[in-house]
Amino acid sequence: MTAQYQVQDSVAIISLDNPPVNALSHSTRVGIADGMVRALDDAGVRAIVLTGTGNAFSGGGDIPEFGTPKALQEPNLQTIIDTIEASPKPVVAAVHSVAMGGGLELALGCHYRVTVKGTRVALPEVNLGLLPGAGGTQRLPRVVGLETAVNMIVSGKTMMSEELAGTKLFDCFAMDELLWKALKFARDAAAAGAPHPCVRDLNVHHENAEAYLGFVRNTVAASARGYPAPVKCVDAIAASLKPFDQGIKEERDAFLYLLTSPESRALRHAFLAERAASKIADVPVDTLTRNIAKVAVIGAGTMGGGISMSFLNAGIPVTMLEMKADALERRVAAIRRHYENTSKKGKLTQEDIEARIGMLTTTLSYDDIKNADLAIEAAFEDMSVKQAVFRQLDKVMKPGAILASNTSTLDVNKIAEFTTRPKDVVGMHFFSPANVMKLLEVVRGEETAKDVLATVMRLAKKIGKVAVVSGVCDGFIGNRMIEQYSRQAGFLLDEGALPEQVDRAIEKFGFAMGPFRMIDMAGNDISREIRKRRAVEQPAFTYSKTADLLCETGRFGQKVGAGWYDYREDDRRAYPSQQVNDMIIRHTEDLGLTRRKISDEEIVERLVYALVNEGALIVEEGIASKASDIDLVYLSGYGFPRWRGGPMQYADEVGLYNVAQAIRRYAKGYQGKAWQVAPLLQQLVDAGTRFND
Ligand code: 3H9
Repeated sequence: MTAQYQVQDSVAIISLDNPPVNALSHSTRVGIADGMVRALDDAGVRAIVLTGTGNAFSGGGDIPEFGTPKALQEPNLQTIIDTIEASPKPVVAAVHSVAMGGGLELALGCHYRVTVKGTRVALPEVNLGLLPGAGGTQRLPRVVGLETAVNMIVSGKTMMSEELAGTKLFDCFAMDELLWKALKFARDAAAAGAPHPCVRDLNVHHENAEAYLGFVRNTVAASARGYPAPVKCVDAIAASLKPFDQGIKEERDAFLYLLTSPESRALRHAFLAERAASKIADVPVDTLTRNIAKVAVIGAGTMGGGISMSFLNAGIPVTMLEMKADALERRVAAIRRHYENTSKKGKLTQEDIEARIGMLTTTLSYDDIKNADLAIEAAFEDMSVKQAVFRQLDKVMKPGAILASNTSTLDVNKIAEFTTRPKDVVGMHFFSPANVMKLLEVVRGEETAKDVLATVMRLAKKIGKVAVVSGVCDGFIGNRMIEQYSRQAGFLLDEGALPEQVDRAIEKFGFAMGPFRMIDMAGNDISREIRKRRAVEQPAFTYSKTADLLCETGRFGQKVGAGWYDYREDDRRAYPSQQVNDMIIRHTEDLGLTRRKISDEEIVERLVYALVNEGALIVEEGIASKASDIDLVYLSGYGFPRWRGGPMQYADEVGLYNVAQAIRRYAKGYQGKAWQVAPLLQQLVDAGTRFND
């Protein structure tokens, strides 16, 4: 049982005790139910206080348990709340730190709620593809009003307890010792005698509920593409206007429906994948980390600027080093402009801007960065440039400083060899724009020290990044996989598709952007460089030549107004290009092929399964330590739809047998030798298991 029971001066205290956040797992629920029975049976107990040990009242239902039968096993949360509401002895929730999801629902089921300022309050189930399933959609509108409840439940956003101070959610704010105050409150309530108030007995008031909810429903339905939960949340809240028992039944039905939906499975997977990524098998959780108080960034290009801003935004001072003063001046001006634009949108004050810019210094001399705790090289992608930078860093940096490279393509082990301290060298692959993109691939070299890895993972969280560890290989996790995806996209052009069809199909699947629009944004000249290098290193590597033909005509992408699409100066939309489409059709003829009609289903399968298959190789080679890391890379860096959980989770949903069969089928077609079923994928099919088991 993960709840404690004690009696103090005729008040029973039931404390949830399930670290780290007192999630309402089966054993915790049993503990609460057991505590209630003891308290009700004990004639010496006059009142009950419910609270949480450690740093949370409760973070809600136990997310990992949701995929198991235990989630629905009695006593379920609703049963516990029924017992509390029926209790003749007053039950007071002493709510502190975090009261989320089922935790807040539990508090709402108590007769009274005492809290302190600074408590984080939310019904965030929607972020997990769920809705509050233990009365939250029925009770919250009764205490905070319909509109506030809609805002909280549909967005899942967190509010501070003091923001809700004027509502019926909290009966009392403790100024000092919460438990002491709750005990006193409980004794007073017992002295006042039954009946004790239940939120379920209140009514929801709104002047124009029907019209308001109709408007909200339409707005939510229009924006919740791929996500069934937000609309279900609105419907369940609308049911709070009906008699309580009917509303609660409608909520329960919708909750059970969502619990078994693939979207909720995917979103729960994404939540857990994010937490799992920071756990590295051979790096103990208690590894001592290095203190990173000052950062140096080598290179004042777009990437160097974005990386610098990531640290400045988190309050960490940065020194930016370049070879030319005017490059530094330009970058500082660009950073200031960026902050001023953000300020115009009301997201930053002038004071914030000055504080951030004030933490940025620039220099032309390595001598000025020698005391930094971390140096991140963001120089030109060329090994000889890296060599020069790392030799310098090795010479000047203080002992114990971490030396990181932002390389996206080069061998981090080789870079480490340019120094006499390869243990301090690590890859930090930011994605562009680095101050916006969440993903950070942390590249672990053969020699990288464990405490360096642990430090960088902790630091990543501090600057708001989603960090995933990757081993050293060409392209690391993300770009290595995207190459296979882009390759299939190119072959589809040779066979009969056009860029807009490919993009439309994969965007309909849920990707933020199709491959051709994406390449146009990144620059076709950049991918040409990668292909050139590939041609030298792996002459047998095949790809559609259409991309090279495109480059021959100077269509390098959005930056020159022409790529796979045409672009106009006055907007950012991509317009299909007749010239490009003619070129693609001519190329098919040159290949001696007959163009065929390709279904959207084939496009999606070939692109997504190319990711899955390469992902399987990456896990097998140990480049990623778990499949969920790959999902995280794709969710946070490549616009893979979150409600599908990432490529590996999606493959698990489709069934690995089906994925392998499809790859085999496509491998018999045009350029089929580009892929064959990855051994790990086949092993999992044979064993009847899944990537994310
Ligand atoms: C629900 O309640 C359904 C009900 O309506 C109906 C029921 C019938 N379960 O984020 P952190 C773990 S649905 C299990 O790094 P922070 C997390 O995995 C639930 N574990 O810390 C991590 O573990 P580890 C609705 C949970 O301080 C550790 O706690 N509730 C849960 O940045 C620390 O997490 C939510 O959606 C959980 N519910 O933030 C709340 N929550 O150390 C989701 C956390 O092994 N949780 N863990 O890696 C959060 O938003 C944040 O975790 C929280 C703390 C704000 C609580």
